[in-house]
Amino acid sequence: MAKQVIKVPDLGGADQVDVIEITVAVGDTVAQEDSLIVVEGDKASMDVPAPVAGKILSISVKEGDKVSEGDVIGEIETDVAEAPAEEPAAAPAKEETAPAAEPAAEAPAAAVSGEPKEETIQVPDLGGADAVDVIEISVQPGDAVEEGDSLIVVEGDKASMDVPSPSAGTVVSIAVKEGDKVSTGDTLGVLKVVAIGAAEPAATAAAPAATAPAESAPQQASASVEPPAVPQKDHQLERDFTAAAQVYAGPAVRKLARELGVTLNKVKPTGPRNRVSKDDLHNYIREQVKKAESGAVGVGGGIGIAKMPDIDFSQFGPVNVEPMSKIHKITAANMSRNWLNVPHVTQFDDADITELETFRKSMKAEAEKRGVKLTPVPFLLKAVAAALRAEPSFNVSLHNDGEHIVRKDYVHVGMAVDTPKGLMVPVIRNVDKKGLYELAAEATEMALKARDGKLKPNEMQGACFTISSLGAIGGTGFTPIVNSPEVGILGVSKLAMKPVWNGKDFEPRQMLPLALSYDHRAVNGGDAGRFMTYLVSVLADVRRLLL
Ligand code: CAO
Repeated sequence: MAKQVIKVPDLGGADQVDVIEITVAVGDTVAQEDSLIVVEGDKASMDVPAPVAGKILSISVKEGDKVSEGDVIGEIETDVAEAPAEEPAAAPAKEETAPAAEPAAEAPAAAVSGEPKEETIQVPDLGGADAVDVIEISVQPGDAVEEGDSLIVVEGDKASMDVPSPSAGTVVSIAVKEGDKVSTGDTLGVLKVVAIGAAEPAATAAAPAATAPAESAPQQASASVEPPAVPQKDHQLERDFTAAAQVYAGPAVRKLARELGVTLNKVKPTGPRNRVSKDDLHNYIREQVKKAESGAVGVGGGIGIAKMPDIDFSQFGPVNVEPMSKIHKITAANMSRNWLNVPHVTQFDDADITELETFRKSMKAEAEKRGVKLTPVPFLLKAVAAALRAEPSFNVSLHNDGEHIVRKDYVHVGMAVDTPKGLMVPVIRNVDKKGLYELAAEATEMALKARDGKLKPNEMQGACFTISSLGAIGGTGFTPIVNSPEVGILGVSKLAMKPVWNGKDFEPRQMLPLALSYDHRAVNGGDAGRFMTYLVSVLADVRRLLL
């Protein structure tokens, strides 16, 4: 094992670049080429790769430091022999030497007169990298650019770089789009060069200027004349806007964002110069997962629905902000989920329970002797169970695969209970097989357990259908929300004496208002109509339960 000093490799001419990310920690084992730190110059960011495989012994730079080629950034313990002295330490693979965004070598050095001239813009030397991705188009046709302004951003395995404009001018066309792959010399577009400067000596570049036609010469001579002005002020404004919209991130972060399918401009940057770091990406993903797992919690935010604005209610009067109970929060999340996912239809009817009430009252004393309270609820439980057997279209759940429907051969009914801590729905099992006294006893026991917070999780699971009775509280009707994966729920309101036409006269009858909400994906209107009609007929004549 030998100790090797790790140095900043050739930065393609850039100097004093910022260390924007440290991607390893002391003790980490790295493979050759693994990113150690990310540096960023004016035009490009690049990963500094491990020169050899080994264990990181020290890191001598920190985020925010400035480094230049040859600076020591740490030490690595390796069993790979050190490179001979004449070779540059930690010489990165060619493509890692982030090309310092030199203007396109192939491009003309400058137009040679005040006359606008169209130039083809080509991809400059990419430091050996080939077929790099175009990850951003920074300009569009018609944009005025200055020499050195970013035209597009490309990204290879180890570095991303801006491709700068070779001259000041106006973008005529851009021949590439995001996602394309480009290599050195490829055509990027056309630039109308409006500014001129002294012509470069022909030897500086293999540029068309060097082979300019002879008649250009006199114009070259007049090149020191002030160039036609690029609209500097507007251009500056444009650049400010571009800067505001631009996302700064190192290649490793961009790669991770692509792997995770994250759009970088949605991530809140916390790094130097508003740079998005890996931590920012991870925090963003954590937030999104949390949101997704909790459902559309709160008062907005699900399926692209605009969030409700935050309101300071104290501006309108005294308020007291209290934490919601756990049950309340779970109920809120479930209600939002069910409301947003289930296409609800609610059907209404009144059940004539005059005879049922006469019978119930006649049985009250006997029930009390048995220690049970005979309210309308056990009758409703029994009638709903009979309706679920008679119209099994309601005793189903939709399979999550969207391809199947689950038909149930058991009848468990949930009963909504109003408790000080919130709404709870204990489940009474095999309701179709139980008698009225048994159901009355069980309903009372479950309601007490719910109010005392003593329900076990399995006592709140497995319902086929739910009854929500507000009869003891009041109201003439309401539209309950289906308790998915069940597909139906019955809302019961307060019994009222109403005049009912019997063919000859209006008769006073005790009418129970019912509202049946159902999931229209699972149940159609005809099934719902039959279910409700059957239910009402059973409640009107409980002898039918014996049939
Ligand atoms: N119309 C008129 N009176 C009714 C009635 C109705 N539909 N239903 C019940 N009553 C009467 C009962 O007969 C009883 O009267 P008596 O004491 O004179 O006999 C009285 O109202 C009180 O009944 P109860 O509340 O003790 O018992 P219950 O069986 O009617 O209800 C339960 C039990 C657990 C369903 C109920 O207590 C409850 O919590 N209801 C609220 C459910 C709820 O919150 N639903 C909304 C969910 S969505 O937000």
